[in-house]
Amino acid sequence: PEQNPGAAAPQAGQEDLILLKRIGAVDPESLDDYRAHGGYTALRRAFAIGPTAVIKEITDAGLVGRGGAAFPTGRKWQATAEQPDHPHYLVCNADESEPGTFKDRVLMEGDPYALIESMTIAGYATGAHHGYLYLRGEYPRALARLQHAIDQAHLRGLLGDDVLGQGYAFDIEIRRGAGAYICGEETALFNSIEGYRGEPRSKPPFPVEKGLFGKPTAANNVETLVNVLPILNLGAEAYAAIGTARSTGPKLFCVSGNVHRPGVYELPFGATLRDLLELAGPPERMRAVLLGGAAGGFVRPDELDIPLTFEGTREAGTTLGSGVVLVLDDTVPLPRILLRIAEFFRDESCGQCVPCRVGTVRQEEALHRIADRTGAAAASDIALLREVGAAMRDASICGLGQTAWNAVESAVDRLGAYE
Ligand code: L3W
Ligand code: SF4
Repeated sequence: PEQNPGAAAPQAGQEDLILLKRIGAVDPESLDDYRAHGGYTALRRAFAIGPTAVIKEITDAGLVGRGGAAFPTGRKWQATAEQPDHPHYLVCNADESEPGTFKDRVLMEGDPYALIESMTIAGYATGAHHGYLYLRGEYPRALARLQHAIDQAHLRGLLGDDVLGQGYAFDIEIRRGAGAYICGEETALFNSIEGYRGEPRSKPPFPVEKGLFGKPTAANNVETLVNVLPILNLGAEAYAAIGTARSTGPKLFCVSGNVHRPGVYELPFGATLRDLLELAGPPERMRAVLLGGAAGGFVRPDELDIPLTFEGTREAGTTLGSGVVLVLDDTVPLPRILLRIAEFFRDESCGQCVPCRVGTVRQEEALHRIADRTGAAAASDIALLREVGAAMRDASICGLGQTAWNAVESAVDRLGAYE
């Protein structure tokens, strides 16, 4: 049977949580229950203050993208809203495919109306009348619940030609991915919706100027969008008081691997990795924690006090990425894990540009040689990995190639993986 990772999270539904508070507490198939749990108050406030003030609230709240790159959401919305070219589009990136990431699934399955409400607010603020929800193909339960929520919202005047009787028209169309990781890259995602191969486009121009169908587009991750609700409900100032000065608000973390209670956890930015692992039940003998997923980096057991913020993880030589916290104990064969990551990138490279197409193959070959020697690396293998990694980082078109060597580099330099 299909497992719901959120079901394992001991916190879901707790009143003091912000993003997870309705998970497990609300009936995901009932619009009335969503309303009874505070639903649609944020959209009403958005209509009351108008699009310009909504964007100001998002900017003042300090909201930044939760897909991994932490770009300021208010700036993205402002830049989209002010484009003279029309129509504008809103795209929700729900292609959640980063290995170890499952937070958006929990939000969409457990609280689908929250995403529909957030997308409506984002569309209103950016001047879009049509939203696309690009959903990971392997999420059938999320698909069923979101489609049901969209249909109900239409029936009740919360989507359609005249949302809440305010004269604003907005609808949402779901498009399903077909299993390609690269289609989570925003411009490959646009190509996929348009019916082309899922290959990233060169940026600039950025989507805010030329995005879906060549039109101004605001593309946001699911978790980014649902943060809009507490910002409007609490007000920007109260929201910005959560977390740290540079990473504001609550954050979802996807904890997996050798922990006693894997699942999705919500903590304010600035909590430490140790705080998080205490909730999840750390292993007896920890070897390392991979932060940020396949494109991220390792943290050692003596570094668990690093603050979980975008700036704190960067200073520690890794990244928060989309919130992956993969815990490894000392029984895990690190060279096999690294080889698995390399296989993943080789498999998922779209093949459009040479550094990534060839580099991911050469990287995997070198890691195979090392794994075949039960983990001992020749100096020439490491030198080759460094050279290939630098070429991928410097010359690849998109983030996949640019980060395909991050985890291996981190394992070599910080964990002494092959010594
Ligand atoms: C207007 C400018 N917009 C940048 C926009 C850009 C995009 C966003 C971030 O993601 C992350 C990486 C991994 N005017 C702009 C502008 N933008 N400059 O800001 O852009 P960018 O290019 O920095 O990053 P990105 O390619 O969108 C890279 C993470 O993605 N990753 C995988 C993530 C997977 C998930 C998941 O499965 N849910 O999130 C892999 O690398 O952490 O930081 O919107 O248009 N001047
Ligand atoms: Fe495709 Fe890789 Fe180039 Fe990205 S870096 S465009 S995934 S070949």
